[in-house]
Amino acid sequence: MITVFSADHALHQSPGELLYSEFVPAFEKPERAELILARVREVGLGEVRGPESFPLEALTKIHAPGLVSLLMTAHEEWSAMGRTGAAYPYTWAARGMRADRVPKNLDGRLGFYSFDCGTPITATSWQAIKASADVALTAAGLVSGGAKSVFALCRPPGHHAGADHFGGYCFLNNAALAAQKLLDDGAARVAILDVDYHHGNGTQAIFYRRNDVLVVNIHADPDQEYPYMLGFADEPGQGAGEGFNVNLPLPWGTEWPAWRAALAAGIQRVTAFAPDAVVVSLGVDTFKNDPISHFLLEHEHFTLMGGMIAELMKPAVFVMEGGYAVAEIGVNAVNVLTGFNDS
Ligand code: 6XA
Ligand code: ZN
Repeated sequence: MITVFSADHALHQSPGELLYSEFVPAFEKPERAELILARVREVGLGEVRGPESFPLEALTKIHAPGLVSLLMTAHEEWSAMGRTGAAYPYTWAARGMRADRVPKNLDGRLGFYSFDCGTPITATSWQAIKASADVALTAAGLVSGGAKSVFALCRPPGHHAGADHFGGYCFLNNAALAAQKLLDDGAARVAILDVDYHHGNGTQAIFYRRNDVLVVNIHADPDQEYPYMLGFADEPGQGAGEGFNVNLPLPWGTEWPAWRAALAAGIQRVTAFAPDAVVVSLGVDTFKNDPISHFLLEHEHFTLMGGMIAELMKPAVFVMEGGYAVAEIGVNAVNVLTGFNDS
């Protein structure tokens, strides 16, 4: 399996995030991608190559131009205002406030185009964000060209990013960009299977009214877990998209048998949809030792997960999402890929 990777991921480094009342070191850090890459090499997964550079038009097929340009210029504007450090949003548009008017002020715009305060923009973040999107687009292009499976070693991750909002460590939705690229290259239908611990609210929102992309999410119950405001079982899609969104929320403390049953149900939905290709939003924060999560999967379950996904018999783009048990992230992520390869 080819891995697509860009060393530019390291240009995004969050200075830290709020955890309850404390400002703590960021969980989403460059070491994550480096350790996954090291494991890819250690097991000899296959060739590692850099991404092609795609034009901004590939990004605005999914994202609002206003979001893309904010991500590109926010830090420059921040500095021009005499501020140091990274640009953090701190105020948001609640119901009853103007959703039809983009604020002129930078703080207003940061809030308008985001939904949390854990996703700061540094002077060099854009280069990493763009490289991560290019990694996903390149991987999708390889699958369009006939590769059976490709690993997009994306960082920063993407599944929380919506068409016009960033948050949850995510800026652009790499999985959505990959799915759109597969469609643009000729696929009639693409399924996105999101196995990250957290609900991929951005991915769901992007495709909620569409029937050419089936979105299946297996994740912690939003009544207990971030992102709290989307990801419930009663969200089937809307309009033409009705019946093309599937949420399979599970409670804190979920172990492999219940997780596996949810995956089997999700796989059944994907099979019934008969997609031409599958994009897997591959988060490994379902691992029992993950510092911010509450599921209890073990190393070998990631191998089994890969094997079950292989049973779909569809070309697959694996797009890296979350996972914060850093010492073990390489083994867990690559176990899914070897499990897929070996079955
Ligand atoms: C914010 C938690 C962000 C979750 C990030 C993640 N405190 N998403 O792993 O998949
Ligand atoms: Zn996650």
